[in-house]
Amino acid sequence: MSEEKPQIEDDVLSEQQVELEEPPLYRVMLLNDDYTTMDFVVEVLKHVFKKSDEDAHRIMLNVHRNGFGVCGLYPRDIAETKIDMVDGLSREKGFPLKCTMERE
Ligand code: TYC
Repeated sequence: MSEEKPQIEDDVLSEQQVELEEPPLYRVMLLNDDYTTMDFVVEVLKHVFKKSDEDAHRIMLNVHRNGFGVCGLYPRDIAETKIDMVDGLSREKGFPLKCTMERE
């Protein structure tokens, strides 16, 4: 008998904690290469990552100059979907553009 009550309280507490926890975020990054056109990278940033024209150009140039650049922070499933979209579009156009993610 006395063992049951703490068990129930534990369950209720852990449910509350789950509700309050933010999902971990993942940093999605584009990598530079010598073959993908700048215009294509800008289009990817606008279409997949919903960046403005100005932000897309800024991020693309940042990647071009520094080797990589951050496209955004997303929950894991959204980050994976965006990477799949970039892979699909790049493959379609024959570009070697690569996109990676790392936990924040
Ligand atoms: N370096 C490429 C070029 O000079 C442009 C480029 C930018 C490629 C960003 C990939 O993620 C990238 N055409």
